[in-house]
Amino acid sequence: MKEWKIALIPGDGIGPEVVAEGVKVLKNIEKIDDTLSFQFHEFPWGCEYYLENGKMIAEDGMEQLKDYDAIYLGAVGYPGVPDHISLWELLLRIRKGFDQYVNLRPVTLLNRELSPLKEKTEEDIDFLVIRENSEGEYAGAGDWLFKGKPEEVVLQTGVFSRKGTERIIRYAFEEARKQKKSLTSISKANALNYSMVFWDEIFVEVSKEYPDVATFSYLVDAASMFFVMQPERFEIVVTSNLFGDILTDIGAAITGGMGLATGANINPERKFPSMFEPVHGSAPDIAGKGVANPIAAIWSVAQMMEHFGEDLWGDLIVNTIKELINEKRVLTPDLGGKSTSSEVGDYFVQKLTNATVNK
Ligand code: GGG
Repeated sequence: MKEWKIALIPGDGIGPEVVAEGVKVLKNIEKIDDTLSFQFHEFPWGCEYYLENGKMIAEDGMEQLKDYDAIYLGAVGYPGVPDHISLWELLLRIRKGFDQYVNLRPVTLLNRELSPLKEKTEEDIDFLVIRENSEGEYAGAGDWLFKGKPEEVVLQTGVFSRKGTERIIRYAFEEARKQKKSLTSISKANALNYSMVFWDEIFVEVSKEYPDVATFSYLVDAASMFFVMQPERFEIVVTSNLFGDILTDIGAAITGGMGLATGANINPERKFPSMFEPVHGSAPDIAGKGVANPIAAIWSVAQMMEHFGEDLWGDLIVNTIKELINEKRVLTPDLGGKSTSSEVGDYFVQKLTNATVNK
């Protein structure tokens, strides 16, 4: 029996509502599969914790988290706490502190009716964005000079180290080779004349070790257009931290919205826990109403299972999501349904159980 220790950080807004449904799925898997068991510990960190304690996470929070096998996070951010505080002191702190330098964000259309791109099919939109997750534009390097004065200047410096750039590009090549797919690098070397020229050079350099992988290189502006006009161009994409964040919101838009977009923050060396989260934020406008779409959070469970080497469970979860969407019976309002988050979670668990019984 394999026992996995999972740290739960439901966080803010709709975070707790969607994480509850993901946990329901994990508890169901444990019931069905007697080779697996999950131990959960919930941490109260987030904006409410900040308002009470002046910090987003306990002083020794990283120490408390470091021995878990995975972190399952809901959402971060709430009115009353500046967004840069909540993001930097919780989500980015964990990504950076645990060297989760790979952010895996699938852009997969499960049912063509979900896409605003009426001509595009499930075959046309099926790719993986590998986002650099530890440095780049999110390095946090900069300064704020002469604050409040007429000569005020702010500096936000992108940091692209050889180690950081090479390792993410190499990871992407390995993934492309494993999946026998092409790899597209997205950058902006015409304007960002240091960082992105460097990025492009490293992409070419590393590509020499992977002659079996077909490569493409686009500027981020052109790539944004192709995400919408010709998403079929993409199979595996590698890009920087900020570009990856923005492009995957376009990815979510063309596949049915933020309620379906998942992301895994991976420390490939497994020296530290990896973290699994829906891409969406805390959505304060619908928080507490019980109508948040839990599917992205459930998809994060599939990514977690794959990380644990349980690929069959990962596939089964994604296939069950697909069936649930195709049926159109039990869906939250963002997908045109009338069901609550909890009803979607319960129905999902019922379908997952039936799928395993029928195997
Ligand atoms: N689900 C986690 C969350 O709340 N994400 C919101 C966000 O702003 N994320 C920024 C990022 O992924 O870099």
